[in-house]
Amino acid sequence: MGKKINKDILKKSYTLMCTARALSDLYEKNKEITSKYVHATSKGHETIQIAVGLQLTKNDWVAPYYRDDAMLLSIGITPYELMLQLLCKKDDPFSGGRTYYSHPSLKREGFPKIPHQSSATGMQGIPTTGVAMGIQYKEKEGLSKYKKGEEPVTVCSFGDASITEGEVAEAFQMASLKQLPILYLVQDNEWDISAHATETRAVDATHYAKGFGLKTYTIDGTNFNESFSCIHKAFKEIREKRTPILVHAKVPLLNHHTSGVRMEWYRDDLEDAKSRDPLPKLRLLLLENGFTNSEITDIESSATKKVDLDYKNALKADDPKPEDLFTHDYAPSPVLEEIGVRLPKENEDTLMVDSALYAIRELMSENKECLLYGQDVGKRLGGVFREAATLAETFGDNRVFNTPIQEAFIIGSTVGMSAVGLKPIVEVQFADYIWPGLNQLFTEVSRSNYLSNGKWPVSCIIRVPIGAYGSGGPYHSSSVESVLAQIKGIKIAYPSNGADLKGLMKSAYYDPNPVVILEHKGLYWSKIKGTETAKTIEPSKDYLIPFGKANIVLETDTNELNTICVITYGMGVHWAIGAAKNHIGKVEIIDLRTINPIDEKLIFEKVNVHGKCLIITEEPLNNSFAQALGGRIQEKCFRNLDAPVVTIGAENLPAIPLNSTLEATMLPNKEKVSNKINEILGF
Ligand SMILES: Cc1ncc(C[n+]2csc(CCOP(=O)(O)OP(=O)(O)O)c2C)c(N)n1
Ligand SMILES: [Mg+2]
Repeated sequence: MGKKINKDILKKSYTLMCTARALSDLYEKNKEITSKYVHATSKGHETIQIAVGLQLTKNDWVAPYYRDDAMLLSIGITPYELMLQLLCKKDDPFSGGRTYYSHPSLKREGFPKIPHQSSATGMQGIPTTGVAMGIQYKEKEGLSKYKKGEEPVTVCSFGDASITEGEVAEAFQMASLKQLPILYLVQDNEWDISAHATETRAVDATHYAKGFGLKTYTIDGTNFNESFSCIHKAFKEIREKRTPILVHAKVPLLNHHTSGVRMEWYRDDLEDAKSRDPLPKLRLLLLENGFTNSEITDIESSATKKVDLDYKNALKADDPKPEDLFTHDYAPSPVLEEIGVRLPKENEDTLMVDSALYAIRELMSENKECLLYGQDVGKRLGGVFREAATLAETFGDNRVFNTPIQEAFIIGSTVGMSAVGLKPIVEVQFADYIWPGLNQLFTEVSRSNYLSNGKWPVSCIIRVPIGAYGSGGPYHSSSVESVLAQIKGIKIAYPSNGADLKGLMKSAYYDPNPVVILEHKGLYWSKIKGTETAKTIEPSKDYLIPFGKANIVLETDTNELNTICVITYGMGVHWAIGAAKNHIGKVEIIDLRTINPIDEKLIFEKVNVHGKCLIITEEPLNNSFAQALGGRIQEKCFRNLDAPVVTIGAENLPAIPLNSTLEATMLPNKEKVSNKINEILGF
């Protein structure tokens, strides 16, 4: 392969290789100490990692995986910094001691940027492809300008076994479909812990990638010239043509899988692996290029000395303090109070579905960083509920587009899009289909801010039409809020009317955190009897509702002595309004509007006033968010309660049946709610 490699690069590369090797050797020698926390090292994989690391620039983005410590050294991370992470020290630059060795996240001037990635194999594929998609979006919209030849590339690094994960297919599909500027690097050591390639794959990375239409280069990742020039060529091609490439580098794994899974337990190929060791190969290359033996020995011994010294210093570094646990659960939101006009006289009554549409239209008109994608939201249909109608016509196909049926990609790509400075609004077609995307939401989206120690909050809006309505049946009716409420690090809105939906959508946009907006399909058009109040006057353009502020929908008569506070959200609000008509003056209704954060202050205040409380949910009741809230209220308001805190929800069954009689029997309604209120008032 072409380009001649100069002596400086050879010296630098050999220094990096010896440093990486010294780290590996030192960890092994001191395993009683270094294995307190699990770690893996690059031993055997160094050459290809150095070839990538040395050719990345400050404009680039990279997602190294847990075996990429040589790549990290090559972009300029010091052994000391790596060892701060190894030992989970407070000053670990990636996570402040929160995550494992060689799980980087970096936003440092002059360095390639590294968004957070989880430890789940292969799951970095989608967020990192999201970075490339964001870069492409910005280029098309004229939001970024680079000198010719300096256009950013994105590198996503994988182990060979990790690409058998299904979600990697979604990433490859999108990179190829949209021709994104990304290099996938697959380091193929033929091992998936103890399972060999012969047991885990039908085809290797090269053949697999070709099926997606990706261009591939297959190389010996221990051969320095081949690795360096292949990466040089691939980067040049990606910078110029802005197209994806997969580099499949064959390498031997010379170390344990991790500190916890030792090679002598199961490896039968160690002799062969050793014969492919990249270190002696690079050493020989230096000799062939005019380095003397003593120059080479000098490089080796100074690398070892540096690593030993850094280790001594890292051991002395401070551990995090208990109070460090609590920082960066969320990035601070700028929206702290309700502002703007909720019901301006000059505006018209607007269906809930259109309130959301108008909110997005206003956001997109004002912010080029705002884009919308999901299934069927593009020009032809504008969403299966017409919730995105006209947006693609107005803003073009680059800003509003259809995705394949890939919920994981839809959700997980927001990590990358947000990292490059965009504000993606994405849509999951029905709450029933959030499950394939839940892994990305939990594993990548929700933890990015916390595990990067505040460096990479994910700002995105995930719209999810939800709820049962008119025989939607078992796969177009489900409620999912309890599962979502268990995911810390995301915010959840569940508005019951158009004004709230618009105000919360806007507020979610300015929130630096990931927000899921649950939009009840049965409220979109106010077609169901009793849901008329979901249709409201459209709020003003600047109307914002802070998260965690509930709304009092109905107040009690001040002369009434026996009163109850009903706490609910979404469709429950409308059941409560209907039921309250049977108990005039006795019912106060609190619409939570957001499920996380939740307005505990108002809840406890009102329950303490009334001494009686009913919580309504559309979910099957057992183990629900509503029951958990009931427990919290019981604990906090016990002294003021005159009745048990009661919850009402759907029947505890696996699905909402299609038949309308069965559906009605399954769900709460205003009569069932009214009966419960009656029971509670009777205490
Ligand atoms: C989703 C998920 N499943 C299982 C694991 C446990 N695990 C950690 S590493 C690994 C093997 C990965 O092999 P490969 O991608 O080839 O990388 P290598 O370690 O060989 O470099 C497994 C199964 C995980 N981290 N994530
Ligand atoms: Mg492997």
